Amino acid sequence: MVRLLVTGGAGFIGANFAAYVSQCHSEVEITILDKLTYAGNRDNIAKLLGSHVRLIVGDICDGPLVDKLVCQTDMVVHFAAESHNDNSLRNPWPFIQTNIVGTYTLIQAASKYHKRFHQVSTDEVYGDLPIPGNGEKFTATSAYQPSSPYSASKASSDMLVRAWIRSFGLQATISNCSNNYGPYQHIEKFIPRQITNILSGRRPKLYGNGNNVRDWIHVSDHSAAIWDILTRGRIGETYLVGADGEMSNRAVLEMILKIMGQPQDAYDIVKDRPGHDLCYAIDATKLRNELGWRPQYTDFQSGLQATINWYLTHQERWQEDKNSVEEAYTRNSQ
Ligand code: NAD
Ligand code: TDX
Repeated sequence: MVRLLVTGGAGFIGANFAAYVSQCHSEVEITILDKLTYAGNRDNIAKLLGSHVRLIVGDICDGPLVDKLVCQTDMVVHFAAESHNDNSLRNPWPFIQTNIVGTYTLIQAASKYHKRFHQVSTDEVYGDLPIPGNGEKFTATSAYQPSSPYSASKASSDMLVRAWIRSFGLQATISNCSNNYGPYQHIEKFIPRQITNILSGRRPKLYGNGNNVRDWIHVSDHSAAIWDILTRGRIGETYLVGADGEMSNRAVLEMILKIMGQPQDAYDIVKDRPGHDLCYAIDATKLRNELGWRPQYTDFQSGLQATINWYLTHQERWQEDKNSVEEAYTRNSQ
């Protein structure tokens, strides 16, 4: 058996990754370390828990706990983070604590016990591209230019991993992925927010002029990429993960409205996010050429349809939180 420690495994991508690994790699024993913040949900992993998957509720900043769990594992995949840009603009402190101090705590232990470590990061560390649609994309050599407290905290944690690789021989890789969509995503995020607004009789909310571009990838394709990098990636390397899914927020919202049988103009324009990144686009050539990774979800519209169906058939997962999430946005006029 291979022992795998997955931090943040009760969140959106971590839970999808744990499901992917337990389905495709029965030789892997998974320990999920998750604090179960507002973004973590035990229900996301309930079906997985058993002889091959266990959940430890705890904080990645808890040094003794992290030391013990890292000592007992073979590999660490690190998802745990505060992950929402809008929250980081209202209160940056938890982002500094979890994303920077938490990553430091993990890599100290991984270095001490010589354990394989994979850092799950984001394309947002590169800031934004100035002109949507002109073919320019981020690569592993693009400069780090984060715009928000969230992306600055992720950039900081990547820098720590890079330094630990060089100074302490940490056996690590880093991946920087574009925007994920799919089941289990928290309803504060763009796509689930709009779907659940429509399902709960509210109007979708578009920030600013809606021309900001995000590069969408299905969460299952991200999971497969992480597994490929963890098992076959070169130590010390950074791999960018993306599926050439660039679309403006307005175009994504219009697709949601169409699939859900709503008029194309049935949404509100609301106050823009301060410092709102204009455009992200990923060049995943290195991942494709070196590791042979290919996205399976190449039809965004059918992936989106399946995601809408998931929120429709799992209303118990989000209904309780919906009012408070929307009240927080309303306080900020978003
Ligand atoms: P999420 O917010 O849905 O989940 C984060 C998980 O981490 C939750 O289960 C939460 O309980 C847990 N957590 C938070 N603080 C913790 C702490 N101190 N100790 C232990 N657990 C803690 O986030 P997500 O969207 O699944 O993102 C996962 C990772 O992927 C993050 O590192 C994020 O930066 C990165 N990423 C996300 C995207 C995206 O589109 N969502 C894209 C690229 C990279
Ligand atoms: O109601 C909304 N209306 C709207 O127009 C919300 C919540 C967002 N937006 C816009 C802002 C962004 O341009 O939609 C886009 C996507 O917003 P988010 O879902 O908040 O994602 P983003 O800020 O792009 O960051 C996401 O991708 C990179 C994840 O939340 C990060 O964790 C990941 O690193």
